[in-house]
Amino acid sequence: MSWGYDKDNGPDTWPNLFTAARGHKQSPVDLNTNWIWYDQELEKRPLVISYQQEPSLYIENPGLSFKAHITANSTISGGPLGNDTYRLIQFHFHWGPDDASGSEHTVNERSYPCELHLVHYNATKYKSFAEAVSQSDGLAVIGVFIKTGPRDHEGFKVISDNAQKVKCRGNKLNTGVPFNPEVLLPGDTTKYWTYEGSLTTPPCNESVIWIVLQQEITVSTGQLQALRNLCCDECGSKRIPANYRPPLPLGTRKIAASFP
Ligand code: 1SD
Ligand code: ZN
Repeated sequence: MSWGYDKDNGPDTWPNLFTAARGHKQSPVDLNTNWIWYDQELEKRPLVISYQQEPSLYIENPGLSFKAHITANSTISGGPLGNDTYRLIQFHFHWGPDDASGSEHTVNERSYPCELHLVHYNATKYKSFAEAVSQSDGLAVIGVFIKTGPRDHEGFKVISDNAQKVKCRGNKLNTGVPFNPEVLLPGDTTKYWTYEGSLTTPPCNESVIWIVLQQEITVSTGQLQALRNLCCDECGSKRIPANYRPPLPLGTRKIAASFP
């Protein structure tokens, strides 16, 4: 049986199969604002997000999520990333069956209905994502919380309008629509929490500098429903289950904030 989110193959079982998942720098975590440390250095060295337009957004239903592949030279640097530049390779989402849960990170134990992950690899030090994924400074993931509201989110439309075209596991689509991933970011990207963690899915490598933005974005309930309608099988009858890993212990790690 392969890993998943059901009772017999879900997050509780991953440590039995993947050594890294037994580690002490696992993700996600609860962002407890009472314990977070304000790091003034982060304010002095701003996080620079330079995303470029994809000529045609390429999307995929890999079975347990919704993923978009990135081809343009979109990068991030600064903030907690030292002197290295990290290149965006893909983004994907985690969600729940209703608005009560869905995000992987939580804030003071509160969940959001959905969380966007923009996955970057260290392009200064490594040739590819594959090479970077097992290095402690290999990856940087930006997490964006998503809540629901009455209005459609303009930038999310390409995703929600095309999701049903990749309804079944294995479906892939070149949308033909130009898309700049920056439209999925909140207005203020200067406020974030950062800590050292892992991939939140097997093999759970501890190779991720997490940057979780404090400001969320809002999509309509219908738009989030487009993700919830995706199927995890080829015939299109079984919905993707809640695909979030619950928070793991922070241990001796520290979470830093870029704002007081
Ligand atoms: O869940 C994703 C997984 O789908 C894959 O994209 C991986 C990178 O290879 O990253 C994890 S996550 O940690 O960004 N959730
Ligand atoms: Zn993710």
